Amino acid sequence: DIKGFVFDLDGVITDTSILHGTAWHQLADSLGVAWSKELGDGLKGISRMDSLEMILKAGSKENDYTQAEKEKLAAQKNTNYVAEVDKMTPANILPGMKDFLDSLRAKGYDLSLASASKNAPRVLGKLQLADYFPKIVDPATLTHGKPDPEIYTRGAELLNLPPEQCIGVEDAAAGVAAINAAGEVSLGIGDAKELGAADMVFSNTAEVTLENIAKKLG
Ligand code: B16
Ligand code: MG
Repeated sequence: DIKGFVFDLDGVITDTSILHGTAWHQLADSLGVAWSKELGDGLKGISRMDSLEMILKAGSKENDYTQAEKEKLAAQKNTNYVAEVDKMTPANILPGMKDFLDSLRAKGYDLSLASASKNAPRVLGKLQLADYFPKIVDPATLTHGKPDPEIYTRGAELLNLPPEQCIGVEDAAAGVAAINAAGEVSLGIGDAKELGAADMVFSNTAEVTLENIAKKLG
């Protein structure tokens, strides 16, 4: 029996990926690295420093900066990103997600957050969803990012539930892989081809309801 849900944030509860993309694009321009949609898409679910490495590699510049300089560049991107996050409101919650969270709460499911973003508490605050997620995995304490299962394993631990009693909710292929490797039931939101490894896939957030999940679980 499912007793808990472990949520990704970006692409599931809200769409910060557009804001992340804009901030990274700005940084790439300032470094003379050519931007592409594929480069931007590849950063979804990837940690801040790993994202920077991917951008530098795309421009063959990974050896041009010291670690301290890289940290400065990442901090610069984050300053620009946070300025955009601070403009967010509950209107930025993805379609149907507030109702879904309310239905989970009403039925007594326990929730935790497994986002790679160090800004997740700030984003939840802007969306006025902080109350729903008192249990947030701190990504600063993780050794490995998605697709490693660590973040989803910790998400289930925060709920004091065995993994098989948890549904992990993701929009990224790396996240679905992490959920599966953690032994949880994986719910993917997005392109069924891209998320083919998920136990169930919904094409958008509005379709994610307890009723539809029950149908897919059979
Ligand atoms: P920050 P998720 C991820 O969030 C984003 O998808 C990814 O693009 C971002 O680089 C990462 O968080 C780290 O974010 O710079 O705010 O710590 O999808 O895991 O909720
Ligand atoms: Mg995501």
